[in-house]
Amino acid sequence: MLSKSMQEALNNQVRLEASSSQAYLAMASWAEIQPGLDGVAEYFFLQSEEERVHMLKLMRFVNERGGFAVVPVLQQPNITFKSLKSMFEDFLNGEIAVSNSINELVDLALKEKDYATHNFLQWYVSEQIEEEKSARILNEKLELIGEDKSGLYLFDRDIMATRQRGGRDGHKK
Ligand code: OFO
Repeated sequence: MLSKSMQEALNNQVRLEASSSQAYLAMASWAEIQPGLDGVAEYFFLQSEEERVHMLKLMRFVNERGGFAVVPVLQQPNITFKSLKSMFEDFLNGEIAVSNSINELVDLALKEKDYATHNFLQWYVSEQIEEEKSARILNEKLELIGEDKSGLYLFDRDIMATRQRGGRDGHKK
């Protein structure tokens, strides 16, 4: 059975995963209407779906353990970006914030001696290592490319391959 504080903290994570899903959906939509960013758009559509899966996994766990998973109210995410680079910076910052939040949850699970939740959260710990790594690599690539148009062409063409390498949860394609 989940404690009240653990249930609240997990529901907070549900909200964060849902917000990430919406944020990436907005990135996908913005990228889709820019010339030549089809690969980036595809990347964020899939990323958005994946965050929804993360949210669902948490909700099912909360309910399974005798809690009540709350469908969250969400704020509208950023829907426009001043550049591709700034969008990817938002992506990395979002992932760092999620990792920090997962770490706090792990901390709470240990404090409460809730080993079932601690065990469940290890999947998210590993997932965040992968996601932060991918976001960092993509930011580094964009930094190298700068304004070079052929570099940006290749970045867009190859971005899906970074998902294939990073896939560990069966959702990355
Ligand atoms: Fe939910 O995986 Fe990153 O944010």
